[in-house]
Amino acid sequence: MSDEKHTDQHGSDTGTIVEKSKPALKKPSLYKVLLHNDDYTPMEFVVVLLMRFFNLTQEKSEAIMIHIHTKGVGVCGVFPREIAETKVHLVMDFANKHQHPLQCTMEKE
Ligand code: TYC
Repeated sequence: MSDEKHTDQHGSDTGTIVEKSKPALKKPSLYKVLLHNDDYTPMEFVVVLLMRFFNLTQEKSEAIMIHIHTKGVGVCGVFPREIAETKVHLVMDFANKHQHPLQCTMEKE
């Protein structure tokens, strides 16, 4: 915030401008990366994928996989937009390469 004193040539106050300063850096918006259930992708494949691309332990990966299997969808992690986009692409490429119908999406938190 900057308060400036404004005066004319006689020194009379001509008004004060109050400005609100804008932060130089804004916190990035965060996105959830979601994995969706299907009837064909093997459970073990989903667990390996969660460990590989989301740096999760085997135990955490199994818990998330079972959650997705029973509820239909689950969160693998929360990231800034560009990182979330990269994760979605890597997961989709990995699933396609192995000819599994697994779907990975992202949504703003
Ligand atoms: N439903 C799958 C099966 O029974 C397992 C699965 C879990 C698939 C999570 C996708 O995102 C998924 N083999």
